[in-house]
Amino acid sequence: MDTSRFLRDRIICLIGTSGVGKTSTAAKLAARAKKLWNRKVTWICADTIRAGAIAQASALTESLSIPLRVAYTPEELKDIIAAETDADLLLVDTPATNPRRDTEMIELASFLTVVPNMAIYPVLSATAKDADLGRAAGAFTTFHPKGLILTHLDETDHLGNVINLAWHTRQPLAFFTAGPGALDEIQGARAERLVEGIL
Ligand SMILES: Nc1nc2c(ncn2[C@@H]2O[C@H](COP(=O)(O)OP(=O)(O)O)[C@@H](O)[C@H]2O)c(=O)[nH]1
Ligand SMILES: [Mg+2]
Repeated sequence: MDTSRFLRDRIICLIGTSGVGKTSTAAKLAARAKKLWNRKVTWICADTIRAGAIAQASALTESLSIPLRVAYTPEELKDIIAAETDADLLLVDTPATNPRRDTEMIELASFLTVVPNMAIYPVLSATAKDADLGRAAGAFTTFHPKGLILTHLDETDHLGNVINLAWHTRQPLAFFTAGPGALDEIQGARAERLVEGIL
C-alpha cells in the first residue's frame, strides 16, 4: 500500500460535491498518518454548513484520538493553521461544493486562498457518470489541485469513466479508496487497478 506520497504535504485539503467521500477519505488519511507513520495529526473541520458535519468530525477525531478544530470563516482557518505549529499533518475537510453554483465555488475559494501551500485534492466518486466527473474535476482545476482522489472503487467493476477523466483532464490520479470506514482501503492510484476495471 503506497500511502507515503500524501505524507510529504503538511496541509491537505479535500474538496468536492456532496457525499463523494471527503470526510471518509480524511479519516483514512488520518488513521494511516497516525497509526502507520506516527504523525501528529490535527483535523480541521471547515464544513460548518451541513447539519451533523461537526458531530461527525467530532466522533471520528475522538475515535482516532486526534484533535479537532472548527473553522467557521477563512480567517479562522488561517489562524488555526498558524497556531498548529506542532502538528505534522493538518487535514482540512470542507463543505460540499456544487461546481454549478457560483456562490458555493466563491465560498470555497475564500477558504482555499487564505492559506498558501495547501495540497488540494478534489474527491470524486468512481461510481459517478463520465460527464459529471469531467464537469466537477474541470471546475475544480481553478484551485490548482495536486491530484484527484477517486472513492467508492469497491462499488463498481467499471472504471472506464475514471480513465476518461484522467485522459481528458490531464490531472494526476492521486489516491483510490475502497470502503466506507477509516480503516478501509486507501492506496496510491495505480494504472493496473484501472486496467483491471476495463477488462
Ligand atoms: N463503499 C464505499 N463507501 C464510501 C467510500 N467513501 C465514502 N463512502 C461512504 O459514502 C458516504 C459519504 O461519505 P462522506 O465521507 O460523508 O462524504 P462527504 O459528504 O464527501 O464528506 C458515507 O456513507 C461513506 O461511508 C468508499 O470508498 N467506498
Ligand atoms: Mg463530509
